[in-house]
Amino acid sequence: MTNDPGIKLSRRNALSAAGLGAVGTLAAGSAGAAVRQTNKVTIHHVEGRRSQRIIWFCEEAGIPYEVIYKRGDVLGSLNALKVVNPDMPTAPTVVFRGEMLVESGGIIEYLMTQFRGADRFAPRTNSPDFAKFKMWMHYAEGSAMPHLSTDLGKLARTGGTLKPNILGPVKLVGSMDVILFMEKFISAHPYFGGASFSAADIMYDLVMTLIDNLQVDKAVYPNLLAWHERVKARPAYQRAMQAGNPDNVVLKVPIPKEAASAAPPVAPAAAAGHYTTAATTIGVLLADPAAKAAIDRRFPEFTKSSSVTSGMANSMTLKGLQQFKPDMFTDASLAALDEELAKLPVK
Ligand SMILES: N[C@@H](CCC(=O)N[C@@H](CS)C(=O)NCC(=O)O)C(=O)O
Repeated sequence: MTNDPGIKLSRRNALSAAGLGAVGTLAAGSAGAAVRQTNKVTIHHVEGRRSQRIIWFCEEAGIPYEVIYKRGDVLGSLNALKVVNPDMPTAPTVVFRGEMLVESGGIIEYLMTQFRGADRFAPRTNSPDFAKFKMWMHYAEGSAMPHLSTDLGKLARTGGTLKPNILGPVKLVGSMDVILFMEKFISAHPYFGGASFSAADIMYDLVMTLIDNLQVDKAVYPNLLAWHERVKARPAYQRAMQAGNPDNVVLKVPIPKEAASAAPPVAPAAAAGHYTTAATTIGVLLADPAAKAAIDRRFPEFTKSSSVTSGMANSMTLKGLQQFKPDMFTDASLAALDEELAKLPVK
């Protein structure tokens, strides 16, 4: 798999200025070894963005690189990309052996094949972890980032909080599914590549930044948070931050508070003494097998949805969910369920 370009991979770092008046870092070959210019990876970078992945990977693998960005000037770094790569000015833009490359996951997978030993950041192809590694390597940009950034963009416009996903006739995956999917996997495996740290983990640092921006209750993803702290403690991560983000610039997308008038109306528990769809929380209803059976009869998909199985919807009411899923929770279907619930003794 490895096409060794003939460099030694033990490393030392030297700070140097590189182009655009930027901060540059060169991870060189072993002391005294001359690294051919063609084997240096040039990373056009923006602080706190996806290009940090390439810096981190180069640090892990001991790949020589230089990083070019305008420290303290995110907009300036983005504008500089337009000059370097007018066709596709995205971070990362990498220049390696005369090729201009974009797409962080693809760049990392490519570099893994070009430097001796760098393929140790993927499980062996005959390992049971290889499939997991591949899936998570590509899930980051193929699914996680599109869902998270779409929802984050929406919330930045409308305000409010991330809504639980509710299965409907056509299941649409959303950010909460992404978070729960990641959390479930990482609660059963130490890393996104399975048993060992791999390049797949590198893909998720920025994903965690987006999740953090969504302001979901952190109790929903404790294992992800623990994994993140673990990988951030790696010396190569620390060196990469020093090289590409010494001021700890974090992507922040402000979400305005939801207008009070937009809050879902919660009916008073007028009918005390029996369950109602407007006043009894979903958690209480599901804890009573008879009430759960009544819900399952009316809304067979609902209790299978990730927001219910994860407990996310427990503190809400069915009536409160109506605004997010009006087709499922119509006035008529909720009224019919209320009739059934009214006959049940409260447990
Ligand atoms: N899927 C690409 C996404 C690249 C990307 O969109 N990068 C962002 C920075 S995190 C960017 O350059 N945005 C500027 C723009 O889209 O105009 C990758 O993983 O490299």
